Amino acid sequence: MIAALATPAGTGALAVVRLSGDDAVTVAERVFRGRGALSTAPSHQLRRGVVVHPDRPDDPIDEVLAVVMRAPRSYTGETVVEFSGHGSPEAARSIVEALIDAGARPATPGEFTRRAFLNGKIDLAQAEAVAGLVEARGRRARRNALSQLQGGLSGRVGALRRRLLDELAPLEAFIDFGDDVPEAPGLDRIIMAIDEVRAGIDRLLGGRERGRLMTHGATVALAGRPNVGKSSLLNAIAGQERALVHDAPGTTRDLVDVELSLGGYAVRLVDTAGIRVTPDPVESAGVDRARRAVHEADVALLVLEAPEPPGDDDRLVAELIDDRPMLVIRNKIDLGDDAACRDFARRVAGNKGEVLPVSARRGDGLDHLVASLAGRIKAAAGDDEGPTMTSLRHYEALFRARGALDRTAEAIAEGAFADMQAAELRESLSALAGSDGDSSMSGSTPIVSGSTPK
Ligand SMILES: Nc1nc2c(ncn2[C@@H]2O[C@H](COP(=O)(O)OP(=O)(O)OP(=O)(O)O)[C@@H](O)[C@H]2O)c(=O)[nH]1
Ligand SMILES: [Mg+2]
Repeated sequence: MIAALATPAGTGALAVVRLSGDDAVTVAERVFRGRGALSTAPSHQLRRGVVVHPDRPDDPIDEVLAVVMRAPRSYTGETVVEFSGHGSPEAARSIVEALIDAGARPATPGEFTRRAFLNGKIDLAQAEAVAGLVEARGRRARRNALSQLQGGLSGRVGALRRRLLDELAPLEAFIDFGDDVPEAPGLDRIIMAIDEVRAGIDRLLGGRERGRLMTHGATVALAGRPNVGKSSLLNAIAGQERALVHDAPGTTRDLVDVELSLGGYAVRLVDTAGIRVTPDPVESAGVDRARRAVHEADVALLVLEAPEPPGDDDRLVAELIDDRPMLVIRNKIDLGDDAACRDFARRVAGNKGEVLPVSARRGDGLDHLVASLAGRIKAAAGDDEGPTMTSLRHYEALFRARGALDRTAEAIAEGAFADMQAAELRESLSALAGSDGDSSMSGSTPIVSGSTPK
């Protein structure tokens, strides 16, 4: 019997305390005073009443709506009682306390979901999605977790698995009862199925980068020589004076970052030290950090000074970020527009970046910059809206399945024996099963024994 607050901690409009287990109704009765007993309440119907501590029945804690959800028609698959109170943290805590004194124990984080998984209400991919949903950092991450919860990923993997099973069954029958079976199953059909499933897995694997960006957010680094206005840009984009700005070059030493939400992704925007060769050991250490930050960023923003022709330091930075997805920003456009700077910016951006004239001081071009950046991050993530793997376990399982399919295809190409192919297909199936934790379909024998090969 476990009890816990099911809504986020803190003051909200509503606080839901959930109780789950065989004796949920019995324990709930000890703290609930309302019209009619909960034990006779129909499932899924709200009852109005108050919650009291079992030792202080005359001192109501909160007015609540109680609902009994009888097993197995509940989130956890066990009998669940939920009390919706008024959202004060104090009252919610007291309700949980009352339930614990009445015989429940506090639920550990994720325990309701674990029970739902163990009772077969959700599969492992869905259970992980719940964790993802609770922790989702951006709009996209939330939408993805929701679609995974509704079985999007499990559904796709399940379809791939069924496709393989269809091929495996006649193949195994041929191996086991070869003499009684008129002919070997057609190799073309197997090859076709393998190609289809491989393409399906690749689509899911391709979503991996997007999954990483959703879960961890994208990192965007501001890079440029000293004094071009990187810190001013960070402040202007973030809408707060986060980084120190000064007219002396070499102001920023440490990395300074802000968290933003762009295009539905969580984005960490990082200000770095101006990059140049310098005798100052502290500034030089800052420059090293800047280089690393640029190297690790998903997108780099190269900042130039629009009114100035490019110098050696600008060229140094441009070389450094050459291979990164980038945008080129010509800042301080309010002070002038140098033609050599314009040409240089266009050359650096080439055909993979965009050049944006901006004034961090006056705010010109900032909206455009933010929109382009959001577009760049979306592009880096790939813009497919389907369910995405955000867990390493899914990734590894699909990767294993992909490898086994490659080996099957190889074995077929080399004319190897059918049992070798069956073994590889089986391995692939069990890997696919591993990716959502549903092993019920990975054993092939029961399915084979009932099937008649054509
Ligand atoms: N006129 C004008 N001045 C700007 C603009 N952006 C920044 N500045 C000024 O340029 C100077 C340097 O700005 P910072 O933001 O500190 O430059 P930085 O690139 O972070 O410099 P370091 O940290 O030394 O690498 C400051 O005096 C800013 O006020 C702009 O758009 N227009
Ligand atoms: Mg700075």
